Amino acid sequence: ADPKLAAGKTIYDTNCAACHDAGMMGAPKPGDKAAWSARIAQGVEVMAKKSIDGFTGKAGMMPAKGGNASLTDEEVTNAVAFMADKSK
Ligand code: HEB
Repeated sequence: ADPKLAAGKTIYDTNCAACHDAGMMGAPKPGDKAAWSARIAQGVEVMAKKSIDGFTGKAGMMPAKGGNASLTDEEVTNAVAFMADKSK
C-alpha cells in the first residue's frame, strides 16, 4: 500500500469527509465514478492546486484546504490522491 494514500485517508476522514461523504452542496463523493471521471482526467496535480486554493465550479464551492488553513499543501495533495484512487 502507498503510504501517501494512507496518510491521505487520515486527512480526508478528519477534514474532508463532512462534505464529501454526504455529497453536501455538490461535493463529489469518493467512489462515485461518474462524478470523478472528468475531474480525474485533469490530473491529481491540478485537482490538488484547486483544492489548496479553493474554487467554485458548476457543482458548488470547494473552500481552500477544506476550510482548514493549518493543513500543508502536501497533506491536502495526499487527501486528493486518496479520493481520486477511490474513485477511478
Ligand atoms: Fe472538496 C470539490 C478535495 C473538503 C466541498 N474537493 C473537490 C475536489 C477535490 C476536493 C479534489 C474536485 C476538484 C476538481 O474538480 O478539480 N475537499 C477536498 C479535500 C478536502 C475537501 C482534499 C479536505 C482538505 N470540500 C471540502 C469541504 C467542503 C468541500 C470541507 C464543504 C464545505 N469540494 C466541495 C465542493 C466541491 C468540491 C462543493 C465541488 C466543486 C465543483 O463545483 O466542482
